[in-house]
Amino acid sequence: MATEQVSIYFKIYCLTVMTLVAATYTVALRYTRTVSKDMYFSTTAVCLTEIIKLILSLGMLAKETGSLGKLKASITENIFRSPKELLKLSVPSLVYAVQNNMAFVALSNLDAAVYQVTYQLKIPCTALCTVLMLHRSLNRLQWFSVFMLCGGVTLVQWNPATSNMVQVEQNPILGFVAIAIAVLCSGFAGVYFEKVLKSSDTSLWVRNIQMYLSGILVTLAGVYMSDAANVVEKGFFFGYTPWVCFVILLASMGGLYTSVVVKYTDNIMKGFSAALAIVLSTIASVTLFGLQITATFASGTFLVCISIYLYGLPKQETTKISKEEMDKSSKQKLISV
Ligand code: NCC
Repeated sequence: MATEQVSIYFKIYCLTVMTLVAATYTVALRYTRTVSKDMYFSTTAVCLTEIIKLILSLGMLAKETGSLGKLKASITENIFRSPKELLKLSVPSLVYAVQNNMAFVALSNLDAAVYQVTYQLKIPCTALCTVLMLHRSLNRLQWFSVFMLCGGVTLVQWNPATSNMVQVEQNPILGFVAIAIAVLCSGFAGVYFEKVLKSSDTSLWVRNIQMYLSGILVTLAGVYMSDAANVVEKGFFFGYTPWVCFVILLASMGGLYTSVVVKYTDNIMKGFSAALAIVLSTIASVTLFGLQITATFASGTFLVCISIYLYGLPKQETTKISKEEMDKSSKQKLISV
């Protein structure tokens, strides 16, 4: 399949927005879960996010197709006449639904900084899924750089002195179990979506619509299973403050930017670039807000940079090797002819 080419600046823009949204999202979500009065139902927030992403993706598909007639034709073809494809996309939508709900469980029980640091385990998990599901190979140096990146980002975000003005009861063990599930889900669903997206020419927005349609059903089932009685009694939007709306908006934007990033790069690149963006945004805070750079931050940054270098290094060698192998095999073919 021919991959659509976009400029490097567009890729950097998407990666930066995705990372900044993710950082803000985590902190804002944690904030909304620490105020005990009239707590909103997190399952409804996850469901609403899927609905917003579906509407925005429909808008993007309309822009892509250029006319109402073509939009209708595309929807008929890819949604109503493609039950198999809908079923295929229901797999990541189910896994993402679990992951997105787990983020709420984790951030209701753990500090945002602890969450961010532990969540970095998704980098090696994604690499493992890429190898197993996309049959790409990573050599030893690349594996080493993946773990080094994980350690580097952990150090960069390490901030043991964060304040804990929490008004609700917390269960850290439940929080860590939720992160472990979220890590596995993120790796699997991310790579599964990438595989489906890149194995055909179907538009990203069509793939998103297919995924969000089942996402809405699955997350509605989540509302029913966990909060049905409360929602009936207090209402779907109970406890929605402007902050909760902001979190839902960020979740929708973050999800769509993630899909664009996966389309133009891949899930491992997403991890590496996000790490670099975290480093750069912290350096920017030093310049803009006079933030102090600590020794842990400096060593984390060093590890992130080295790991990016090491990850890219063997790729060139692998390309060289595969070129040599190709030359060899074409020579052999010629001889046999
Ligand atoms: O964990 P992560 O991503 O892999 O989760 C992917 C998020 O993107 C949504 N998604 C994915 C593919 C697609 N086609 N459409 C989508 O809407 C999924 O529903 C899922 O929410 C990351 O790499 O760190 C990242 O982290 C999330 C988020 O911070 C964490 O999951 C923490 O809960 C970011 N999401 C947001 O900022 C809202 C994501 O951008 C990057």
